[in-house]
Amino acid sequence: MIPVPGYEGQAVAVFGLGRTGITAARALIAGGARVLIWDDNAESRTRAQAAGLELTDLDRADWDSIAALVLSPGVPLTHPEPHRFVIRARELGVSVIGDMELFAIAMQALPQERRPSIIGITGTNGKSTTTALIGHILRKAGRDVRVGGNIGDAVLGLEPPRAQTVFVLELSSYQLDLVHSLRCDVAIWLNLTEDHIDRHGDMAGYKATKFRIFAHQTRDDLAVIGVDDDPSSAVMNRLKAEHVQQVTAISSGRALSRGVYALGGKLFDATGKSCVEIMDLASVAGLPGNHNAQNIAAAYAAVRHLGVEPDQIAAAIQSFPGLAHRLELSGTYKGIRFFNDSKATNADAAAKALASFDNIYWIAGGRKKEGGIGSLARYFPRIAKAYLIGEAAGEFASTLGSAVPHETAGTLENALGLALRDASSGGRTAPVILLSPACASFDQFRDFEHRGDVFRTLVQSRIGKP
Ligand code: UMA
Repeated sequence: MIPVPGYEGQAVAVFGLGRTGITAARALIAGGARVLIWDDNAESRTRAQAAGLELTDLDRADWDSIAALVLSPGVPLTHPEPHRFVIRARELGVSVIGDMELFAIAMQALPQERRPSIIGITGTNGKSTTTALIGHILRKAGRDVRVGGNIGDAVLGLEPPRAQTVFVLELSSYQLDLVHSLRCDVAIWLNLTEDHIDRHGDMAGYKATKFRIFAHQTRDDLAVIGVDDDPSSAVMNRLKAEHVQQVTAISSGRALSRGVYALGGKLFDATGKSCVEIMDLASVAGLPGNHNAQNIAAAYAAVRHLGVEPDQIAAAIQSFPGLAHRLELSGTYKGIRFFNDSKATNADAAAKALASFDNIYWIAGGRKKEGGIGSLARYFPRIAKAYLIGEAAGEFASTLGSAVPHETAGTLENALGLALRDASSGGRTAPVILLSPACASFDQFRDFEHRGDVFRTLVQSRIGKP
């Protein structure tokens, strides 16, 4: 827990009592504030009470005495329309902030020698993997590391820093909307494609919110930017023209005259006088696929700025186990690799997995999402056979038609059995059994994590531990 100073004896409203709100309330109390906590949802309020916190109905509270409103990231700030408490706070000139801002306040209050380094990671895709990978590399390099933010652990629940601690924080656009003074020693912008428009109004609003990650950087700090999409390329040009911080471009798929890039399955560092080959990415089992090459390049650039040596970085990347349910290698058996990509709950996410392999025995289906899997047609030649499960099986079978051999397996267990039978006897090179459902899980499982856990257990019971 990181106590938040600066509000001693003052009233602070904390609205939204999920992971962020409960932790923020505790951190504020630990810093000496008087917190007024509330949530629209009765269940969340009950949970907060059970956690020992006292509720205050913010619809009836005396707002004149409130110093700040701490909002959870999921609460609408501007779109589709501001929450009623945001409107109330603005009318009264009460600042509206998030837990990342409280974290920034707490860090600024520390004596200089105890201030940590902060690595912030944003982007539409790859944030969690890059965040976890950086944490892994720094740990392997013997650094004192804390990993949190959007990846799952609310930042204020992390251990306070010691001397030379590094915080590695995944920053969603929702969280960046609520920061004002956070300064990142390294700010990573991975990519930008259309997402969260309902929350930010349009692409310009989404991009402007993400751009806040670079605020308050100085010439000692580094911005790492993926330049493989046009909006992100424009961001790099803007930062380079402004000359405020150092800038490192990263790419997966194209050589850069200056920057860090992955090309032909290898990682190159062209930030110095000459371009140096750092490592072969083909052997990195925990991070398959081109999209992961971008995450690796970003992580490399970030930890180099903190002084980790290239050979240490390469060794740590090799040993990264990957994130659960995101192209997680669940086992290898007689040359067949099993990947759990249960997090792929839509076609876009499944596309990344299908693009990563050939000779795929694909387990797909569940509760269908808008749009189906028609958009995946370009990857069909990579699929040896598909095994369809759940409610979407019929629709997926019609989309696959005669283009991809398929059968309706119904359950995940059946699908795995059939896929293993075919992959073992198919005579294909380096076959992959891939659960990447392109569907929600709720027809057969509690959530995507449950689905992925079941898959992993089934794989391991058939082949033994990986
Ligand atoms: N609530 C209201 N009124 C509202 C909206 C929400 O009272 O109008 C209440 C809900 O009843 C609930 C609470 O707010 O009790 C939930 O707050 P929240 O949605 O901000 O969720 P937290 O549990 O605090 O989790 C948040 C992040 N969630 C979101 O941004 C939606 C988590 O990211 C993050 O891991 C966590 O803080 C810790 O930092 C999740 C996420 O889905 C993974 N993020 C989005 C994404 O990655 O696409 C941005």
